[in-house]
Amino acid sequence: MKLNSRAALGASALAIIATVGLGAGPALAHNPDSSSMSKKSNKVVTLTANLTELNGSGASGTATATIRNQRIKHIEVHATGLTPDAPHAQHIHYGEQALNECPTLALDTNGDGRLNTVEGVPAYGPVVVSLNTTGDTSPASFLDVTRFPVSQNGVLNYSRDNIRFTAVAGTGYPGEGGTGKAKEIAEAVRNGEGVVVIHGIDYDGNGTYNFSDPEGASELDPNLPAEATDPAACGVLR
Ligand SMILES: [Cu+2]
Repeated sequence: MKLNSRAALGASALAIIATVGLGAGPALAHNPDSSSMSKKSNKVVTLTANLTELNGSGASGTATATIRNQRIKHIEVHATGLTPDAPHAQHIHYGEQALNECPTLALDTNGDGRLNTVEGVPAYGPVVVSLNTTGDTSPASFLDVTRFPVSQNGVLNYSRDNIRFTAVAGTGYPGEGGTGKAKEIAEAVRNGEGVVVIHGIDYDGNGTYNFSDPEGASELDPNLPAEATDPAACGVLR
């Protein structure tokens, strides 16, 4: 008898759980809005940037990116008119507080007639992705010039697959160090706020980036000439 009543209690408890479960089941199944929304955010977005010259470089080109969620499935950058046979650092820039556009000489705050990389930040924001050829693609690699593409005769053809967005400090979000989450940054770039910038401009055309030219050292790294880091072309991924 005791065993039987325990069994009966167990069965009714299971029945209650089953009822609750069934109640929740149809509610989820009948929520087509949430399922179609998640499909929408999963779709692949294709963006294109028309790259135009900065600092009178004469460079131009295009960048195209296909992005799904927090992953760049594929990105290509094609440009001509760059400093020949020299490495060109290139990035996706984005800042929550930035204008999300390419800078003009109006941002030449020190009035030296060149727009250096830092002066352009109010327009394009900090680096969020390093468009390099191998290895880490986070902002940590933003000036590892040995891993960026070299223009052949001034022509740069670059492509890479499967780049993941990462959390980036200093992107202007409220919270610790202005850190943007990978998801927030990816969403902003998918929404047309990412800016592709190609760096490297041999102002005097002497064939190398060097310190002895009037521009001197980079504001970003005293071990690099400014010619290696000044922006040469820019375009918004829309
Ligand atoms: Cu950059």
